[in-house]
Amino acid sequence: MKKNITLSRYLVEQQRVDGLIPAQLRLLIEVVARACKRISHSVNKGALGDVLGTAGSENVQGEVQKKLDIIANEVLIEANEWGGHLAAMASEEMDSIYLVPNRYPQGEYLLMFDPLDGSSNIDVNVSIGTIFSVLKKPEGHPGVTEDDFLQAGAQQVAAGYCVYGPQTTLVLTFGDGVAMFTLDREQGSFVLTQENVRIPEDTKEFAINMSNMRHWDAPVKRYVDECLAGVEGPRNKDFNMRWIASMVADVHRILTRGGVFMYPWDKREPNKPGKLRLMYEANPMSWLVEQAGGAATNGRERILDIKPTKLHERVSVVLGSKNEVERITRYHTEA
Ligand code: P6P
Repeated sequence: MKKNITLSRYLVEQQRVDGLIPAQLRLLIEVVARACKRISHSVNKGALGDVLGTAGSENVQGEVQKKLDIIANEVLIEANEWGGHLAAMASEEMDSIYLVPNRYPQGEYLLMFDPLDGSSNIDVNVSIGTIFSVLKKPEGHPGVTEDDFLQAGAQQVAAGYCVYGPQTTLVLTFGDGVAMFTLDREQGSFVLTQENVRIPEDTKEFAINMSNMRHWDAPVKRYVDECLAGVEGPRNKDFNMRWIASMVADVHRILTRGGVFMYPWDKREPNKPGKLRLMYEANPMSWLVEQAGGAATNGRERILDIKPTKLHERVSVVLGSKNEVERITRYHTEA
């Protein structure tokens, strides 16, 4: 790894090389990265900063909002609204889209984010993160509506997350592989620490919330039972299990050492296709995983091919090591 390539230098050099990062998109990512630094600073304060606990309100999902959920959302809105690179934003924490105020120039990009994913872990000092996805605003009409956001994940022009854990690490893709940047707090910059991230095609590690086992559909139960049967079972190998309950942390582990992550449909709320949100959780994470040589489906079809119908729609997620995702998907299509 070349020494001390900061995020800014990486983006400038990538912009020169393959034109994947036009100037406005480079500015967008730099602004989002600066916002993530500010969020990391608040998260790291914990009890010292009066940022823990609930905010006494609910979000569009009907979930209790934590103080840090709202702080993170406000940081991302304030950081991005004036730069002239965005037309509008959408967030897990806001019912409808947020149009860039008329007092600022309008840009050509749409930014969606889960400002602080894994909120149930905030108060117990377990890794959480920010997930973001960037689309281009469709041309041919003035203004922006929610419909402009309803593009399949394959249309993303940039995606990433920032995990606030023992390190604060920003992970990005523009469609030409995955790069990781670790926050150097002494110089205050994200520094390139890994390029061309690759997920091993096979794994011995699965991630799912086992407490939901009795509610799973048969293909998921079949797959997990085979993992639990270990070396004596049909897989002829023992498996390990992880579940951090922060998608960002589970996906970061998978990008770093492989594995498969599942949040499938289950019988608890049969009308919901899954718990996770398509536009600002599943789509950015699926693109990152695919760009690292992994796969991501909803159990039956490629997540990035799903045409959204609602901004906050949910989806069943199976992502990670390619051969495991293909096996789980095959179990669904065979069922
Ligand atoms: P459960 C966090 O709330 C989240 O949206 C994901 O980050 C995480 O993978 C999942 O929900 C955890 O859900 O039902 O295990 O608490």
